Amino acid sequence: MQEMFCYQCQETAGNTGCTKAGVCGKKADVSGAQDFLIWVTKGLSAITTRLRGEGKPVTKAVNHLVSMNLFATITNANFDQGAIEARTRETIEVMNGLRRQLSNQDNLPEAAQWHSLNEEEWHDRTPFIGVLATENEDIRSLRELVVYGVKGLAAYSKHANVLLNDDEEVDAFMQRALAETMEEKSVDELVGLVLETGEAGVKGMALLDKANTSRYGHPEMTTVELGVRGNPGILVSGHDLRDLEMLLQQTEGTGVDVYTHGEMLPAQSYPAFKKYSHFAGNYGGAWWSQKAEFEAFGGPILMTTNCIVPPPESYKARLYTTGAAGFPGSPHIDGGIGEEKDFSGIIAHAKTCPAPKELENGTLVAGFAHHQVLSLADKVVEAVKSGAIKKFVVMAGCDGRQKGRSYYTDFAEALPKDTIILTAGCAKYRYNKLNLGDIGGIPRVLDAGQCNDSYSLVLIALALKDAFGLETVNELPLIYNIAWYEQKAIIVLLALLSLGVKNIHVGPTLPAFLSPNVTDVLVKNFGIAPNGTVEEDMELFFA
Ligand code: SF4
Ligand code: SF3
Repeated sequence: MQEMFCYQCQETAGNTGCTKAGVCGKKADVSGAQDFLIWVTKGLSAITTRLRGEGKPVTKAVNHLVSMNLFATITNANFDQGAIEARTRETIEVMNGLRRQLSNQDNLPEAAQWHSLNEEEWHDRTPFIGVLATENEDIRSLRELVVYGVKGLAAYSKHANVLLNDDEEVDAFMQRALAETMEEKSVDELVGLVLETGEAGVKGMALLDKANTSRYGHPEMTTVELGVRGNPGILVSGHDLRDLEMLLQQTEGTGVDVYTHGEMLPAQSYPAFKKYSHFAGNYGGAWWSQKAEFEAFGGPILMTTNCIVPPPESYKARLYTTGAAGFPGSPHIDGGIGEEKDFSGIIAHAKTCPAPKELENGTLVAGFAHHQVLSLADKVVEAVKSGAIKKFVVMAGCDGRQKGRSYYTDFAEALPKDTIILTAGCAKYRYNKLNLGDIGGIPRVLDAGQCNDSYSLVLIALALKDAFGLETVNELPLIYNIAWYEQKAIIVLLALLSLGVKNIHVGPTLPAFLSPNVTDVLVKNFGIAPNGTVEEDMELFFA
């Protein structure tokens, strides 16, 4: 028997599946613990779905537990087996309590009947409940597509939850979808569930957009410093804006600067964060380059979410995690939803460290979320009408370490000068420092923010469709060339499909979890295609 099986991300071994250890660094034991956590979370979800069916309420605490469990199993979020197993224990305890509230306990799936808190029994059962437990490869493919989409959605939902925004409909959907992946369903029924997942994805991203902008203001065009100052600093990475807010408040007046890294760069454009004078620039690039960058930073790093690259001993003790993130041997800062986290330890640590070593200098321009772009709408529409802008290219998504991703840099450079790139997510680091210029004052790279801010790109596309009096967004001069890596990109992709967007190009490889037949369905119904070489794609899009 193989030791593990995971194929949820783009870098899966041989583009088929990680079976001994993850390319990401996830060990077989942790992979098994995550599989078991997902299994009992599905069981809990079957119970909550039935409770709702019986007209009984499910608490926010239970909804949050489900989301956090899913989030903790996203690629590069949590490598700490103890933390994963603590979640499993809590989930089984909650499940045991809720099961008793059911009027009807007949025919619950095995996962929902699981009650044992004995870890040996978990380990004995684990080899039989993972991805490969579904034998039919098309059913497995669709079930996993739903689960990965729901994982991405759970992450976005959790970011809204920490800002005290909840959408019971989204939570109820996530739990029903998880429960339905354990039921006997036809391919057609599962394709329907995939599209429903995309619809819920749109709702989840809208919820987060509302949560972020109502608390922190609308992102605005901002020049971000890439160099460093002379004070000690803390580097914040990941996606959680609430963690950043608390850290900025607690570091104010301490002489410690706060820098952003990776997916935290978009925070630089929010009015509520820009007001802090010790909120220094952005340091480094996308997640995969963190080993060299975290080494050079010299001070403590706060990982609020994925993507963690397993840290070497040299900086493991100054890599702090919080929320769903975790790494064994690295300090973890606790704090639940609605609680004030105590960052005094990491701040004291920063004071003992030297100022960061400069990696680069100069600036970049960010902050083109929907509100900012729509305030420029007249200018944009005029530029399209005059022919100054010929096409928009959506290049949102994730970055990754595979060499082939240099395609995205080359593609951005090869684009005709009358095109505008719309981006969101860490995929942008492949081209956001290239100085591609502007068209009549409109930068050629419009960065809407984090991967979840792909929602902004949807709003921008819808506004352009209306401005040009078109029936659908597919009639716009808009190309989709999306880069994916982990499960958040999956929910973004499913959200776009549910909105009727066609002909999305996905790279650098199609997901390994898409079986040939499922790929066929996506090609026939949605025109999904893998990207080609830069030359082929220039020919395809611009000939
Ligand atoms: Fe492999 Fe990706 Fe799974 Fe890590 S998350 S074990 S790299 S498929
Ligand atoms: Fe990047 Fe991990 Fe996905 Fe939020 S930080 S886009 S890969």
